[in-house]
Amino acid sequence: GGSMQPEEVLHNADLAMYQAKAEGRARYELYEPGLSVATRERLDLQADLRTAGARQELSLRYQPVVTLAGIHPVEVEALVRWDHRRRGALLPADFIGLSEETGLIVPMGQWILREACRQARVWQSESSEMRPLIVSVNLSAGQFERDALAGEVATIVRETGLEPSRLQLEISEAVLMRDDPRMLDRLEALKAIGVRLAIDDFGTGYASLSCLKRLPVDCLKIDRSLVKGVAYETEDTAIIRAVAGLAKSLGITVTAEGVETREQLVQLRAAGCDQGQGYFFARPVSAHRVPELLASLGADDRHGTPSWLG
Ligand code: G
Ligand code: MN
Repeated sequence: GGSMQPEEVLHNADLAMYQAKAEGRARYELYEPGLSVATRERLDLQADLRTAGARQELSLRYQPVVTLAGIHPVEVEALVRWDHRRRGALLPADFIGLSEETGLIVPMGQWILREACRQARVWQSESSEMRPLIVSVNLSAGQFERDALAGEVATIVRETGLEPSRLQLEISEAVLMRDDPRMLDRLEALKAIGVRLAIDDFGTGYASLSCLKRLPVDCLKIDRSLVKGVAYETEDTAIIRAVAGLAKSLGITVTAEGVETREQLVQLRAAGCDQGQGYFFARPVSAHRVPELLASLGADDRHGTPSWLG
């Protein structure tokens, strides 16, 4: 009810537009009062994200990936975290989408990559134990689909002095399944730098097993939604066994994500997965805690199974 000022009408139209965009582009949305709360929050968060870097609210956490045979760490995945002054710790899922809408993903993605490479280089120069460690960095759709990406990755690798084979880039299955004629070129350009490539969140979309043999990837990360069911010999177990079998014949390493229990670990190992990542082994930690964490995971016990595994 009541009459609205022109500014208010325009503002509400804006909110409706943002709502429409949030639901997918090329659609319309009528303004209604209830709309504004969620959309307003979204706009606020987007505005905050622009200054998050300058406020030093972004940081990286690292989560170990271990071999399932001997539980020794081989890799750490860099995970960006945003410590928002009011909302507390936000995870990538809470804000990567926002950053893609505004294009902020480009500078933020470069910062994440550079910081992870710099840190990996520091670890490697600090101890010989850390030398073989691989650091794995996630690329979002918006980053992967930019033509400039490979050039930027090459620059960052060169400037930080990290050996390219120590860097792995994770691209989600959903992005790799898009109908993009340049997909293979993009992957080949990254491979040419000498970095490793991983398919992230494998098993969530419709990636066919046959696509595995035409993609130049080194690693396949099985999504935690598949890993969840694996403790009780389900269809998921059969899928994982098939995936691991094929990957092995193609020389692709298989990492199971979201391992939370010993039962899952045992089943995943039996199903032929090479590596695991998840709360059962370790949560993501800040950089200064990584060396100690890796040592406790048995970095120096390369052959035996740690006693705590029983
Ligand atoms: O999409 P990607 O696999 O890169 O996402 C990694 C996310 O998964 C991080 O936010 C990380 O904290 C979370 N994560 C890591 N290990 C586990 C786990 O064992 N269980 C669950 N539920 N989440 C996990
Ligand atoms: Mn990942």
